[in-house]
Amino acid sequence: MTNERKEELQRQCLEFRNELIDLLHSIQTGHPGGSLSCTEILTALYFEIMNVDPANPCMEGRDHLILSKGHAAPMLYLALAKKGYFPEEELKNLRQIDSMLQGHPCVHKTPGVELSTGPLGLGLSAGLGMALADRIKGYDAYTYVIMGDGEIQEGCIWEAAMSASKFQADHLIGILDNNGVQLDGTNEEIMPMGDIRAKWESFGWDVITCDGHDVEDICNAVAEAKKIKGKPVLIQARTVKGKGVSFMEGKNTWHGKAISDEDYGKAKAELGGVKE
Ligand SMILES: Cc1ncc(C[n+]2csc(CCOP(=O)(O)OP(=O)(O)O)c2C)c(N)n1
Ligand SMILES: [Mg+2]
Repeated sequence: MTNERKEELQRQCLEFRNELIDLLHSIQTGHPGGSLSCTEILTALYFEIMNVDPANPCMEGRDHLILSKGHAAPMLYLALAKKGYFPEEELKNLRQIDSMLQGHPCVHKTPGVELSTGPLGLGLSAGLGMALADRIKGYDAYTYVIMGDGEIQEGCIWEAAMSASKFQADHLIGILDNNGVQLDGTNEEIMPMGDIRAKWESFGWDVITCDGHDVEDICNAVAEAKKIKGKPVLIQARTVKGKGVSFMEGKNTWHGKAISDEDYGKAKAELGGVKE
């Protein structure tokens, strides 16, 4: 990736963060922490990696992205709108009744959403199904499943992990948004995850670690993952919950909290959007 392209994508991430804070402040609800955590992951996938066509969201042979940690929907919607799946003016209807943009992703309402998510733990099984279906159809398509690190405490994640390994699903790439924090506290406090790499490896996966806030590092990790044959791959992306807004960083209290006018001013000043 050229330095110029990297700068362009990182600038885009800053713009997404600004827009996210505007949106969530205006509707006084939503999930800032987990959305800010996966900004670069979504940006790298939609704007550099995936083979998709916003004009034809159901294009045969496309890559699939499942946001299994569905509460980060606002950042997904910002990326989808920017990519051209629907008009950016729709964003103001986020979380409104009957809106195209529900609080959690809905496959029936939003172009570009591949799976309805929100109940944690389901995305990896569905993603495995998509990856296997593409293989049967003879497509060289990849399925990416973005999971939270609290989410992977769900038992069904590990059933899917076992199956993916049995079926040698090498076109299934899990991306773990590894921010160390969940809803009520840190992973360590709620349910210690131990050695995440060792766990996934013991389930037959390859594991690649990257900086989840560096678009180039994420792209390199995906390129590396695509070289691995006969096994699914987990990209363990090191992230910070609430990344980019200092008082939200690493704080479970910002998992799903309305942004006050005062905090809005502070956040925008930090992000370079408007002054306090
Ligand atoms: C099955 C299920 N249990 C509980 C919840 C409530 N919930 C929503 S987000 C969340 C925490 C998720 O933490 P993590 O996966 O680490 O996400 P991130 O830190 O990236 O926001 C919980 C418990 C849910 N959505 N689904
Ligand atoms: Mg987390």
